Amino acid sequence: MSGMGFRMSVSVMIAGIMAAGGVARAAEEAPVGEAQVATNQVQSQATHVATQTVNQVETPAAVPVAPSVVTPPAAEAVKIPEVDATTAWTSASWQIGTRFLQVKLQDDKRGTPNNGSFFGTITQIHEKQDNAPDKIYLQYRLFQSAVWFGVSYDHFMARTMDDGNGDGIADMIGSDGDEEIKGAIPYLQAAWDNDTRFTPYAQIGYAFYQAKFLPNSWGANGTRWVDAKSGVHGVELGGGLNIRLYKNLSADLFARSMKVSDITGDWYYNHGMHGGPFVMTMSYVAYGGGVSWRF
Ligand SMILES: [Ca+2]
Repeated sequence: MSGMGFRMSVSVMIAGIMAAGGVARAAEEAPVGEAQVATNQVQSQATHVATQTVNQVETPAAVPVAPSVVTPPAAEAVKIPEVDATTAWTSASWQIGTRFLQVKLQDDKRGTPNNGSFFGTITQIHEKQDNAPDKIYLQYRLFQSAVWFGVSYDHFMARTMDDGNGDGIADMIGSDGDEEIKGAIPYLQAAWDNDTRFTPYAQIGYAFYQAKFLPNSWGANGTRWVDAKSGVHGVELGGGLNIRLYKNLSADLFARSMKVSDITGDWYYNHGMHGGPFVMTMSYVAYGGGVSWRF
């Protein structure tokens, strides 16, 4: 080995010295006695580096077996990215995504004016679609299994309507405003990763909503108001399909049924006269889509 090293060309020796540059500089700056030691170190390291270099250069040519030794790692290097693309998806611990949802109210008609209505003359409520792709969610894989725990954001509004012109069709003439619910839905999800790019999933959740009646100019005329629950819950049954697009990015199709507890209270008019009961039934079904990413 060392004999082979000392036969090296000057240029390879210089490369070795450059590799040991820190030691070489120390030799230049050191007193004569130490310089000899440093120089020996440089030569020793240069010899070591040069020997490695010569071995790397010469071995394939000198030993016929070498090419077959070199080939397997190259083949593995090509295969690994393909394997990783799938296992990265199936073994990821986190998934974040966002969706838009189209919503359909389940109970949008109630009673007759001032008789079993939502309140007062309000006998219908209609979905107010926001079409905002802001229904964000974040979920975490439990125990490296197919079960995930997540939390999603939800927001939904319904406009109140009556039949102000008496033509039998609900309109906005006597509308008092909109009922809004927004909040977080913790959920458990089972997702079936498989060899395809499609991952179906199902989930069950329990929603914590902040409920609020947002009066319009008529409802907020200063003489009337609504006093109703501000906290309600919902039970979610949902499901969907992740369609992996590129690496860990997937498109997401989703549908949900949300059973919301009734929002109850009272409404007042003429600076505090009790108008009657107030109730909003915000249960809905929704479908939509979005994108998600696992990491
Ligand atoms: Ca009408």
